[in-house]
Amino acid sequence: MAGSALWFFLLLAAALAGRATALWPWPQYIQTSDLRYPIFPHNFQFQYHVSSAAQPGCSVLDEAFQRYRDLLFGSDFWHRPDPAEKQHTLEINSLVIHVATPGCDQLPSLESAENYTLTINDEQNFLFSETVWGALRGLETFSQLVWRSPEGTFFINKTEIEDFPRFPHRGLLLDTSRHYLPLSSILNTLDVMAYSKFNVFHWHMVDDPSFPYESFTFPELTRKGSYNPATHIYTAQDVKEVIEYARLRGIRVLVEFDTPGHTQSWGPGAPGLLTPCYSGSQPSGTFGPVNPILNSTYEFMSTFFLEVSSVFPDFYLHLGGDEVDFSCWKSNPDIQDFMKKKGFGNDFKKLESFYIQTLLDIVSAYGKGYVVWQEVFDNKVKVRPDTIIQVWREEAPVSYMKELELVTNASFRALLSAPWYLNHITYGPDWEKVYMVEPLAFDGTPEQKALVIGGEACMWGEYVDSTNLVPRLWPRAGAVAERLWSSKLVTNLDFASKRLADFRCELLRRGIQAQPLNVGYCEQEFE
Ligand code: CP6
Repeated sequence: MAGSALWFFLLLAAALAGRATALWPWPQYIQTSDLRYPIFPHNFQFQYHVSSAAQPGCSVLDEAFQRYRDLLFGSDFWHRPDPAEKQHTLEINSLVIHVATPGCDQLPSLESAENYTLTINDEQNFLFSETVWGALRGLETFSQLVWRSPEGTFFINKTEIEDFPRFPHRGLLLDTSRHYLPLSSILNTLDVMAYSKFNVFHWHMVDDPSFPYESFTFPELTRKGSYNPATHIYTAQDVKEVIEYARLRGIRVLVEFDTPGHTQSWGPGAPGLLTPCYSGSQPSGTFGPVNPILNSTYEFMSTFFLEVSSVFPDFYLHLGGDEVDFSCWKSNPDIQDFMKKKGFGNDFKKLESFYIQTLLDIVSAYGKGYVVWQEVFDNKVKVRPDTIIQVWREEAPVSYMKELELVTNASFRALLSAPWYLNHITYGPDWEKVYMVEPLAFDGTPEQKALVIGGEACMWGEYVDSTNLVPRLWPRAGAVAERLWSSKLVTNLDFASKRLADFRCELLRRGIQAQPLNVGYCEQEFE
């Protein structure tokens, strides 16, 4: 079988390296040998090839060179090699970077090419890529190939890698509403995302419990809806910083403002926006989802999303649409009248669709694309053909594989999240189940499979804040990262366990408090 042949080759390549090649995620094509070249930090530099489209002054790469130099060699004093050490081997004194197309000042997008080739041999030390984003992926791989002998000398083995992602959308969701996450937690997560080649930060910004986004058109939303408007908010400056920090790592920021459900925190700062719930013939004093029957609701959303569209530069916005609770709508006599007038009968899904459809039209007019949770598709909302549907429900109304089949059969693009809830924890090596998911294991034509553009690991925040975020995310999110980057054939758990444990040790070395996978130790544990 093709699978086992490839597998044999990969193992052989790893075995030949003498020192097992510790790469995460595993590249598409790799050939390594046990021929090793020393690297002497004081005598090593990243260099632009003379005919590269990116040259000094390219912020994305200039800054990446600095980061990777620090990650690789730290800031210790390097012992100068004694002459005997230098004599017989060819030393590596540069990595030459050649980027084919300019784009240092742009933002990564769903369409960005991320492929690269990395060649380390007697003749050249060369990183070639189509784009600066591919160069970033290649630099990360380079940094994972360098190792250190017990004597403290750095080495890299003779290696040839040709690499590209299997899926273009490899996301990680953080929920900053259930618990506020300080800016440092978000930036730190972006660092580790870059280490594992994730490329989309899905920012589930607001939800029922708190509204930390500081809106300049509706400042009352934050003032009345955040946990603490002095400390637990994201200012315009914070948001800018996150977007630029992500850009420099080749990561898109996909922001979600989830409506019409999950909006309790909008209520205090936007009077009249939420539906008043009734108990019998009297308002009960509580509120439900966004009120879909008022013009003022759509005026509010137009203004709000105009702001959001300009603050977040990515082509896509996430508009939510999940888990709308109909009980409050059902209790409200004005809503009942509206349902009658519109001929919706008793079908509240039609009312939900009415809201979402109007919202989608508003956002479309701002020149944005959108991602929505699967309910929007399940409830048969008429959406633009380029809508992306995010599949999150494990079983109901159908299994997630069946849902992928249905979504792609309707010609929509799909994102998979259902098997990748990292906030769920169980005793034992729970990354394995996450790792073994095959996103295209549904019945469908090749055209249907091509519509699955990737997936997202989700870290919902009910039981997660900055105290436990890092160990809960890492290295487990790495399992999703590899599934979305590497070949479909890379599924051997023994091979993955070994590399993921090495990756986790490397994270510790890089100062990330990633949790252990099983019994064992790392050379560098507490830094
Ligand atoms: N919050 C929001 C959540 C969830 C969703 N939306 C959620 C619920 C159950 C599970 C996973 C996630 N906490 N806003 C659904 C997308 Cl199992």
